[in-house]
This record gives sequence, C-alpha cells and structure tokens, in this order.
Amino acid sequence: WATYGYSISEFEIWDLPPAPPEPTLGLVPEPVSVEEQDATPFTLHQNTRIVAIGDGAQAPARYLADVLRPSTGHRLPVVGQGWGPAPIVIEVGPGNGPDGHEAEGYTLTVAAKRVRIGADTPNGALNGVQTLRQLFPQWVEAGTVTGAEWTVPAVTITDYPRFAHRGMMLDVARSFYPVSEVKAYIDAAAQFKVNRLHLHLTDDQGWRIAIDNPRDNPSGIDYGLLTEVSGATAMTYNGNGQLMGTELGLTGHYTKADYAEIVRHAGENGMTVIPEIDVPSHTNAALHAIPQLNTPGAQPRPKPGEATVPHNGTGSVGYSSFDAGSDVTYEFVEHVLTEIAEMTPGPYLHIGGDEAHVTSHADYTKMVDAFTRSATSLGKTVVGWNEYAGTALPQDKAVVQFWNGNRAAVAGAVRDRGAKVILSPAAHTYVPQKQDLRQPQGGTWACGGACGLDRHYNWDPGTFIPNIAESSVLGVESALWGEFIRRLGQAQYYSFPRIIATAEVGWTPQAQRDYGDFKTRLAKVGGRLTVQGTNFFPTADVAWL
Ligand code: TNX
Repeated sequence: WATYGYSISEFEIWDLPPAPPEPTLGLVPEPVSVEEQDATPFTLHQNTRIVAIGDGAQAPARYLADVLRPSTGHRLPVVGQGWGPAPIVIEVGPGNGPDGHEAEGYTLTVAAKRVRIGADTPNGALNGVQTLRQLFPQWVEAGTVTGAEWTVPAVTITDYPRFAHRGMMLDVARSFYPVSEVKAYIDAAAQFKVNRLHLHLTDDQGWRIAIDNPRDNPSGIDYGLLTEVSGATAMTYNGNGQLMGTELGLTGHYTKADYAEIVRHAGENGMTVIPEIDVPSHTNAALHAIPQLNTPGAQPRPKPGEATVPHNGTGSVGYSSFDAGSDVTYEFVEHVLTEIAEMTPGPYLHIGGDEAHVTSHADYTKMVDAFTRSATSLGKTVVGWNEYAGTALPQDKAVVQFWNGNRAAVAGAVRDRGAKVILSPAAHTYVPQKQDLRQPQGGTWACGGACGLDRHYNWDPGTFIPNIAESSVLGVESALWGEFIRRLGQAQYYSFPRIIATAEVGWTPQAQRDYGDFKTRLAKVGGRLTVQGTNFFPTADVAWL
C-alpha cells in the first residue's frame, strides 16, 4: 500500500460507521457515587404523586412537577404524607442527606415502585431533583406533551458538591438583558447545579439598577439619573465592528421590582444573587449621569442626554475613575451599596475593583478601603476582583475573585487576612474567549487561540493558587463579559457547553474527573439542550448524539 501513499488503516477508518456511543446515564455533573441496579426501572404514570415530607420539601417537589408536567401531560399533584402507589417522595430534614454534606448533599434512590430523594435542606433536595430530571428520557425537556415512555433506570446515588460556590457571572452593563432573558439563563444553568448568579450591574457603558434618593442627601445627587441617563446607554460597536448598541434595543435597567423578581427566580433555582457595583474604575456610566461625581472643572463624560456612549463605545477597559479626593465619591458609593444591600438577601456585595488603569495606587487603595468598609458595615461579605487582594481586607470576611494576574497576591490575602477565593481564571472560565476559532465573535487573548472545552474542563481549582489550602477556595465561576456578546441566544452559544464543564469542575471530586468520560456524558446532554431550546456550540471533539 505504500505505493498509494496512504495506509489501509486510515482508509478503513473513513469507511467504518462511527463507533457506537458508550452506554452512559449521561449525568452531569458526575455524582460522587452512582450504583446502577439490575432491576426494573421506575415508570412515571398518569396518576403518579409527588409526596413532599418535611419543612422545605414543597419547593423542590413543585420544581420537579413543573419540570415534568409540560412534556408528560400528567397532573403530578404535590401532596403531603399518605401516598398512593408508586410515588416520588422528596423528604427534607436533618438526617435525610449524606452526613457531613448537609448544605447541598442528597441521596436519590430509584426502584420500580418508588423514587426517593432525601436531603437535609431544600437546596440539597433541589440538587436531587436536577439529577432525577437527567435520568428521564431527553423528551422530558419538551415544552409540549410528548408521547414517550417515562422510565427512570434503577439507581442509588449519594452526592454532594466539592465546592460551595459554583457560579456564573452575567455582564448586563455592556448590553442589557431583560428579566425574561436573565431567567432563561438561570433556568439553563440551574439544571447543572450552578448555584450563584453574579450580576455585573454597572460598567463604563451602562448602569442597570434603580437607586432611590436618600432622605439625607448632602450633595443633592439625583440618583434617578443613573438609570434615566445611563440606563439608556450601551456599547455601540464591539472590537470586531459588530453592532451592539441602542439600535438593537440593548439598553435598559432593572427596577427594584425587576431585581426582586430575579432574586426570587434565582432562589427558586437554588441560586444566590451576588450583585456587583464596579468601582472605582469602570465607572464612566456613573460619571456620565451624575455631574457631582466629576472632579470639579471636568466635563461629565459623555454629556448627559446622549443615547449611546460615544466615548469609547468599543471594548477598551480601565479608562475611567472616581475621584479619591472628592467627598461625593464616598457619599455616592455608600448610598448605592446601602440600597443594593437592602434589596439583596444573599450575604455578598461585589465592589469590582478591577482594571483601575487611570487611578494612582494611593487613590485606588484609599477608595477601595473605604468601599470595603461600607460593604462590611452593611453586614455583607465584600467581594472584589483580584486587583484588590492587597488592600485592607477585613479579617476572615472578604472574598477575592481571581481572573488574571498575580496569584501570589491572592495567596497573601488568604494568609494575612483569612480571605476566601473564587476562581474565574480567564483561560478556564471566560465565556467570551472563543471556544473554537470558527466562532465569529469573541477574544483569543486568554489562551493565545481558542479556549476550548478541554481548557475549561482540565484544571484543578484546589491547586490553582499555589500555597493555599483547598478549604480557602469557595469555588469557581464562569464569566460572561459583554463586549462581544449580547442577547440570550448568543450568550448561550458562547457559554454552553463550557459552563457545564465549569459546573462539573466545581462539583465533582478531582480524582473522579476525566475529560473523555465527561464528553461521553455531555454528548447525551446535547439532546436535552436541543429539546429544551438551550443554544449551544457543537464542540468539535464531542460525539453529539
Ligand atoms: C477584563 S475580567 C475585565 C472586563 C472585561 C474582560 C473581558 C475583569 C475583572 N475585567 O471589564 O469585560 O476583561 O475583556
């Protein structure tokens, strides 16, 4: 065969049908322990009941019913004790979940005549619900009644997360996402047990959250201008010349009721909302809207009333700064953080602190220290990007979110200040970095080329920052920045399936993780995403079913 210049084996590979997929339950993230039983599967029937036992079992039970009803067409009543034949039982309360993993652990047993989810907490039970959901045929994700046989294989599962924080960040500042799109983004990620929603609410190009005026308002600031002026702006064009701005309706803001609705919907999906007010840089939108924030003599940039932001409508960063020498800066940030703290039930306040390229180090430290004190005195745990790691963080009460740069400084904050760490390393979690060079938008700086699914999967959060204990790592977070990406469909096309990899990185024990195995399970998940209408990039090295 040497004469023909190719080998027979190569030739044969082209002629063979694709290898049959390996049998897999298709569970993602991979649970800690799964035992498949050689037994009769459970079948969901027209008269199956969902039995909720214990305080807090109602919500996960209703969540399951909401998932199963549209496609099965069954009534699936959620009832209390006293069940009929072959029920699905969800039991919440002390001793029902795996010991030592009370916060989010669960057990799931499926037998011919009974399904049982046991957990200590409602969020643990919800995790069990998400696993059970993946054990149904993919048609369960359909929005209309579908004639499938609703069987679930007999299994015994014990499961809990490696890390408490499995987050996703959505940049709603560069381009606005209406509440309905935020909810859909939540829904798609929640099925993979993502449990934190970090909202990047403010940046140079827009201010997305309503702030009321305080009673005591020394500088006479009209906080309503934040959303009136800078809720009406957005990025105009991205670095690739793609239209991003007002013309596409990508402006807007959340009223307090909108924000409360996002918090409620997130909570229903087991997610805590982490609001970010990015200061002291990334503040052009605030400077634009509030004249008093500008250094005396300086022009508010750009002028109020302009529909888009001509000053740097593209993607550059770090060109704006608050004035460290002005009292208005501190008065403003204190009030904004007070309002955000009031409307946020979760324990965190994110103050940004990234890329202050035009702020002197002294000014940066002075401002960030004051903002940290404000957040802390409001009873919240302050979070900031890793640039703030060297500032006066409160002892044992601060969180540093790493994205790029100095890992030793993060280790220093852990050692000296007892800080905890969220990991969003750009090469492993940044959604707007292209996952394949065929993706038209997005950047390539983090990986010197595409940041493929393998890059998002193959890393260990436990050892990523040298010289810190794994117990100092809260977890991982995927980050969807908005300079290239806008609207739900595109957001999903760039985040999926890599966000699923991040979910597994945060959940599954390191020793159990294997990229090849992940891809086999993910191939099956692709069908579910398609049926439910979640957009995703069909990664080339996954044999999508
Ligand atoms: C840096 S990552 C930023 C963002 C950009 C992102 C992507 C971080 C903390 N700040 O302002 O959107 O790069 O270009």
